[in-house]
Amino acid sequence: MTKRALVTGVTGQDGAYLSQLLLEKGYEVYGVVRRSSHFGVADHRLRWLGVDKDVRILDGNLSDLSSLIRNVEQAKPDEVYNLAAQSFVASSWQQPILTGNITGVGVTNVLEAVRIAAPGARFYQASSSEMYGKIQEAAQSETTPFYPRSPYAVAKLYGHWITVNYRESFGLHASSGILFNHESPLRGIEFVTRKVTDGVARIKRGLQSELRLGNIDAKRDWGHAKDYVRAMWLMLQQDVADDYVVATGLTTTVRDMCKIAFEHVGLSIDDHLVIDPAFFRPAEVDVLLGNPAKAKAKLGWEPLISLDQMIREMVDADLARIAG
Ligand code: G4F
Repeated sequence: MTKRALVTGVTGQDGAYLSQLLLEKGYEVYGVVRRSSHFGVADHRLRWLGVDKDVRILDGNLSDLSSLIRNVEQAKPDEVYNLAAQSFVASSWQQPILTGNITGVGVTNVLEAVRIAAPGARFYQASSSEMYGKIQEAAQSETTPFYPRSPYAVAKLYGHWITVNYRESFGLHASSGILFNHESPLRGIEFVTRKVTDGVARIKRGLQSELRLGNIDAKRDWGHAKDYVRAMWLMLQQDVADDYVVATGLTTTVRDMCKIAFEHVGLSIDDHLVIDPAFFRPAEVDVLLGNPAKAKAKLGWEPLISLDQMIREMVDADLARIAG
């Protein structure tokens, strides 16, 4: 029997890589897409991976329960992956209510749609390492207490706990992946890795001379999205639903990540990097470092792509985009 998956946030970085993985595994993939006036740009990531023709697009919105029920009824999914969110931390101070409605309460809407229309389906929630915020343990695991530092992180925490609650209240097969930062050439330009790789490519090609960043002392545990969507899928193949940290177990400053990008094209960070207060946040998450021991032991998951490899891949993709 062909398995069927429903993916919210299908046009995002993770949605595109997950769709590719599921299609390779023989799934029928249904993707929920929110109507937007920017017609035609929504599926550029699916196109980049060559899977845009294979994903069946459904019109839905995380703030509209009736649309989600219809999406679930139509897709009849065995697995539901909730990847949709307002996911840019900096914007969450500008749009805190929208962030709460979509990134937080939106999760309940998807869970309700599953509970009403496909209670036997397995559910994945995209939880986030941002929930650890002001960290309470040097290496964060599934048992580390949370301390969110942005409206985004507060909303993600709601989504995380409502997933746990639906598992415990209704017996849904609902799992949360607490994913640390994960990037790729398909990352949005507003996130720091892609802003850096795009900026470096433009500087290399003479299109700009400086790269303006905020807090370059912040440290993140960065992995590759392609590795991380594999962990999502593995979670839903387990007999028992559970929560898992997905991380590399290594942490690097924004500054050192930048150096990798500049050095890859033979440039020096000191000649081009400008610190701009406009990119500092009202409250910062200074350092994140994940402990993926449980995912490794129980899922047999391992990250395969290093930060160095990933940043070089991203710079090369941005150089090619500019040339194209
Ligand atoms: O790339 P970022 O914007 O990612 P952030 O805030 O860590 O969040 C990302 O990862 C989370 C997982 O932990 C996801 F849940 C979330 O949806 C998102 O994918 O910023 C990384 C760090 C921050 O400390 C930020 O202050 O880079 C610092 N930074 C310094 N200059 C900058 C900049 N970030 C951005 N976006 N732009 C800058 O100019």
